[in-house]
Amino acid sequence: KTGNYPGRKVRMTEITAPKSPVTAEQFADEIREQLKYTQNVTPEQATAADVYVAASKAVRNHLADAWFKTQADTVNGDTKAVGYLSAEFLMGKQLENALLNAGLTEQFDAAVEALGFQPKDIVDAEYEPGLGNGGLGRLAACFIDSLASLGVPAFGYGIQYKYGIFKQTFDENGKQVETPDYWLTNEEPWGHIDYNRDQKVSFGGEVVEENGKKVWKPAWSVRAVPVDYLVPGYKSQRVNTLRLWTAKSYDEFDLLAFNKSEYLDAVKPQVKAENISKILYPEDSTKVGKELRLEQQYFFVSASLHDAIRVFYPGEAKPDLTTFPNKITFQLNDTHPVIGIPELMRILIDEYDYDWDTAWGITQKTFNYTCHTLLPEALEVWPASLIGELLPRHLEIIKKINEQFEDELKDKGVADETIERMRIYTGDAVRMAYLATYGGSHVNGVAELHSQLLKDVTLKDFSDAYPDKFTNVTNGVTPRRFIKLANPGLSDLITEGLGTDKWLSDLDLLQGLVPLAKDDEFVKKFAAVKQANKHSFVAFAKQHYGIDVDENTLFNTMVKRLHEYKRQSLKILLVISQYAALKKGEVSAEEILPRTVFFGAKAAPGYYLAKLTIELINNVSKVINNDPDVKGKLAVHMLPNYNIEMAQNLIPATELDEQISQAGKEASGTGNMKFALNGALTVGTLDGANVEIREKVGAENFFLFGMTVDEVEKLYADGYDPAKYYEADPRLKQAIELVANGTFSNGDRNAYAPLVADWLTKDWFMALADFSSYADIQAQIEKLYRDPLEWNRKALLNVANSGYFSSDRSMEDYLERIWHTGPLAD
Ligand code: KOT
Repeated sequence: KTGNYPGRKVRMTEITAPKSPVTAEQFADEIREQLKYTQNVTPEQATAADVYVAASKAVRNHLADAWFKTQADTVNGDTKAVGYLSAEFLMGKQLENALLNAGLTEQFDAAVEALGFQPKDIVDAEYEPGLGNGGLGRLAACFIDSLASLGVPAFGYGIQYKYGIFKQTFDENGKQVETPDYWLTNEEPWGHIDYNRDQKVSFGGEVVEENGKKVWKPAWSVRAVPVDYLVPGYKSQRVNTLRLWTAKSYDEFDLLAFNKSEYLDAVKPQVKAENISKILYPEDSTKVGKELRLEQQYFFVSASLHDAIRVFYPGEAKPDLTTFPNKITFQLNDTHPVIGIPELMRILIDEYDYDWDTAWGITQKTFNYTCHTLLPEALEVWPASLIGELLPRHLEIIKKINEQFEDELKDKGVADETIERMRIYTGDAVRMAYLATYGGSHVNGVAELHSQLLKDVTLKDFSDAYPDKFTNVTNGVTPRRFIKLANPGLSDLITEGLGTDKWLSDLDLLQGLVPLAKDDEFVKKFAAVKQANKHSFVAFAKQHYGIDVDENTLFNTMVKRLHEYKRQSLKILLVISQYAALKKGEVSAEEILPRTVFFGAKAAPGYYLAKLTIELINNVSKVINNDPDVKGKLAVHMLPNYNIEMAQNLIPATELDEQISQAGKEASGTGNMKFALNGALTVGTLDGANVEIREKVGAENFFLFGMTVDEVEKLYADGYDPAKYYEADPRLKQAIELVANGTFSNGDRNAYAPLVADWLTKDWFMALADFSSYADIQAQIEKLYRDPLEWNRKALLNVANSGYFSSDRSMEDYLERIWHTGPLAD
């Protein structure tokens, strides 16, 4: 095989005629058959949950032939495949997406109606799998959707956690409460567990020398069993595979221990093994550093590498693995799978007898690394002692990689103190980002600004030594889920405006809407779609959260993980200052612009200030929403358990989106893209992909505020004193005083003291420094909103100019700049 990237932009060719067309009647029969033979209920007994499982299995059956053909073409053809190694895949609900991509939506709607159900009830019966934390996991899900839609052979490899990201509720004091998300309580029809394609993954023990060869004698092993999910491409007749590993024990039951009537000890090994895939770490953009986490990483990466060898060299005892990099290229989704680099070395040397240099050549060609952060504290560094205990052979290999690396740098003439800074193995720690950078062919950031900062700051020494390795691929989102499924009203209007629905596989076509922004009638239709989405969200909010929302207010949303750098604090301080102004009658009746502010955010369970911020938002919300003085003028809602389903409902209803991180801290953001594509205007800083969004949609269609990266750096260097900003802006001072004086804690001045102290003495992400410009820009926002036609014109231009942010385009960039492969031949 050769990497046969065609040397041109890969454009999706839609294959509209399904190979096995099915009528609604036939589809209804297929569902009845599933109900009868696999659910064992009659159509009369069937509940929505039964029909959901039956319909899902019927759809899966429709995809089977395309899946087999894609696998066969992948293994037998000459197109290099992509292996996307990711600890997280945040998929969202599957049924509706599979129907869309398979071209079966209409048949499904008619079929379930014939069975006496509402299609929406069936789709809603699915339980959302939460196998990711946020941006990084959702990006992986968008990427595999786009790869399948482009017809590129690809495997997603990850972990099928038994418990996904925790479910979030709030207690009566507004504190976050985490409950386990056991998403597999009921039958889950999408994953197929394949006991016959298992892999053995070993841990611990020691390395001995036998006949001049290093031999690893592990202490314990677990059985990695794959659970396969179909990844159907949109109208591509291609179905790729998402293979999520689950850990099983080899020693189901230790009879010896049992016979000694030590019953609890008898199940110990099983518990230890199965713990590996039990729970997703609820950490996002932070380092975890726990032993179990390293076990998880090695578990799925080792199983996946062996699986790829099994798939591409079936039945070969002595395969020629020098061809491995032509068969598959592995993308490391952040550092979580980076242990794959020493693991492939070990496989090649210990299991297949290659010499070091040959193994290194293969390994370096096989891997590429995507970095998703700039926060130094988020870069994974493992204690060497831990790696040595869990993976002694890998630690030896890492040390040798580091020796070779230092020699190479010396040969390049790199100064000793620079080499010292760059060491992969420091003597007591292993820096995974450095290992990934040296051990692979390419390193990319996820937005222009982020990639630039990686080269200039975070990985500067590496970029100086290996400038050609570094590149950028700006993130993207799938328009199938985040426009077509989330926003059918807008989708129909786009299709009407463009005269085609081809934009769903070529999002640059949205440009064709630009002239329509001059057409007042079209803009009014666009405004009507937004209003209808707001109306629907009001019903959704009532049903799911029991809250009353006034649809005739500005819908203003900030949804993302709770993190100091994202600056939810800045937003809540602004809301408090607006509340104070209303209370004091500082805003005249004509000046009042009624707003509803929506927050959605999970905080890592151990992240104290983040959790306190959630508590504050909840209590600000309580005070404001119950204050008759501001009724109809300002409302604040902290919506519990932000997830993909909420995103699909809230984003299309949002008019103003908040992307207000400190410049230089949000690597990219992908919510920002979803909002722009759904016709929200953004108020944001020059951070991450905001920079590119603003460039594309036009500065006049984006509310920019705040410091730039350079200004932030200068302020740090000059010595940042947040108290100065507190004293200088009475709006800010007032807001912080209200938090400090107990207004939102029934008079308790201690409740938010740690937050207040942090703001006034530390404020590492400079929310206070940006407050004034953020508050000032609100006048512009409100002025524009009072002119609905102009607001909606700008919102429409956001849609028209955001086609670049399709994950199809991201995939094209990876194919061209990093993977050097392309779609399967037809
Ligand atoms: C998590 C752990 C360690 C290092 C990085 C992360 C991480 C980064 N998790 N999520 N991210 C986000 O990734 C998104 C996709 O690239 C970005 O849009 C976002 O800015 C990151 O914060």
